Amino acid sequence: MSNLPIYEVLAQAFAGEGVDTLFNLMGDGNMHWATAMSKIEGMRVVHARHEHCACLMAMGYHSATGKTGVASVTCGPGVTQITTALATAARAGVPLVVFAGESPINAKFYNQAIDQGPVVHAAGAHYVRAHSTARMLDHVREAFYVARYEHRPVVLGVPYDLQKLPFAGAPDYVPSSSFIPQTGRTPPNPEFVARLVEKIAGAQRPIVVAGRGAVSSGAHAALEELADASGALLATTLPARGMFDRHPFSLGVAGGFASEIARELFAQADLVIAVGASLTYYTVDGGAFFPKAYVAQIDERPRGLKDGMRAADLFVKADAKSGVEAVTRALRERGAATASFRSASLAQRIARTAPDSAEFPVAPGTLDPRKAIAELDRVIPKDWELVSGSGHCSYFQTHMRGRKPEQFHVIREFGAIGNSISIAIGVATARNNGKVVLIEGDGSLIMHIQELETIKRHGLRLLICVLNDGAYGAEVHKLRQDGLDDSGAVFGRTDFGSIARGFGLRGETVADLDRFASLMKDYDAQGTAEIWNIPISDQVTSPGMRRLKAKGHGVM
Ligand SMILES: Cc1ncc(C[n+]2csc(CCOP(=O)(O)OP(=O)(O)O)c2C)c(N)n1
Ligand SMILES: [Mg+2]
Repeated sequence: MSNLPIYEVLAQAFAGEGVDTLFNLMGDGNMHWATAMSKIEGMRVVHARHEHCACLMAMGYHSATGKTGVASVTCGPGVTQITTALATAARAGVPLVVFAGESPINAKFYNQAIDQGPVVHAAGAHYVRAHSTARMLDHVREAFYVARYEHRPVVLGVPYDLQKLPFAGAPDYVPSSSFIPQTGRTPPNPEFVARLVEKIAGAQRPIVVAGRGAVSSGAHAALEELADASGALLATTLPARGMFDRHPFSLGVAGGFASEIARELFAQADLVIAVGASLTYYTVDGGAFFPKAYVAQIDERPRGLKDGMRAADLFVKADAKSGVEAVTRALRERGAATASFRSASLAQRIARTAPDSAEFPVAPGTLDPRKAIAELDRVIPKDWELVSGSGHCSYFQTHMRGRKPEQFHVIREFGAIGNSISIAIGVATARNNGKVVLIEGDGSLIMHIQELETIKRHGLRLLICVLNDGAYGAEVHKLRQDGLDDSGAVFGRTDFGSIARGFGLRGETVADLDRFASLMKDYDAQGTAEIWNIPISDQVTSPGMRRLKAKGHGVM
């Protein structure tokens, strides 16, 4: 027995789960618990201005640290506000625990009462209905266990009248980590390794594609060794972007955002070895990206059917690193001539060719986004964290080079705009060193611009570069291609520099490529977050958008 109120015991259980940072927005349903959290030694509480943003901050924090993200909202409207965040986390497989109040179960009337479970389930998240006062700690453990083990968002709903009762259970908390099965790396089945080795031995144009699973398994060096042993080229999925940037035969990202040369070479591939990559619709560009290739997948959890398509022809079920090392070993034992794909001239072409060579008229006073990104890539140090926004312009920053995938933060599986300022706040909270840049579209940034206040109040330091085409560019380009009036998606170029200054931050409009280097020095020299408002042309269209026209919109 303990005489502590349940909200205190719940806060201690969260600390027992190793939580060190909470992203919060208070109301009746969570204010006692959140206040108890803030009193725990070493706990950092970031108070956001919108519940959706608190959740996205926690997801950014996860992206930067690997820890389970933790956010808190009040009951009723606090929960309905976060449905987009939950769906985003569910689609992206982000472990997230949201402490939510529930309306008081003993009240005869409560205006914010709503059946929260179905709302949460509809978004694809797990709901823990914490209604047993004696089993409160089990409820917390279940929430963290499911989030961690199943990589899912979980909402813990605790009626707030129950939170104030004395805790009647045993106070010792056993964290979820001690229940998560530790099984070590999964080794591959040698028979399937041998099948893959035969395919590699017979391939002339193999390409290795690494995904997020390859990053988390630490397979980078093993993958380059396999590619070098077999003569394969290298590429990544979008989330693993940057893994092979220092390799002369790296093609950057595969799929819809690929460079011209990557697209050309993938079209010739006769074997694609996907490692720790689920081969999403985007990575295979709807099935059009490597039409001639035999596809092998090395993965802990191979997918037969993915996004409506056959994922691969051969499956090696294994941890990425163990699987790749076994394949390289078996390939060397077998002995085979390396493929003929690589050459010195190809390496030169890869190094010299711009991602996209199409020409567009660029109006005076605006920049070609490709040139702006190239200059940002030059002036932003390689050890910074890069947070990618959404919208049409997100294609451009994909081609920045030399930053590890662990420093690249993109959570866009649900396709929602408006998230990246919060993801960047989560990353900046984790890093706490000012070395974070968010590159974002104007429409997406303004959707949750109120979080500049959170940045100011918490003294967070990060750089926000707005690729400002004065529009919902994604919509504008599609409407124009279909010959429709685009005026409903055109807003004019918001003055984000003034907005930043209005929030007490620094802000500049930068329409001249030569200014970036000196602005970078200024940023380094001072201690405040800053927005660079970059007017870009609304004519420069990404290759993916141009291909849509050929295909017809909405035709997947
Ligand atoms: C929550 C949400 N609302 C609407 C959309 C539709 N949408 C997709 S991209 C986009 C425009 C984003 O504008 P901006 O951030 O300026 O990027 P741009 O496309 O102009 O580069 C919109 C409205 C969406 N994806 N998510
Ligand atoms: Mg825009």
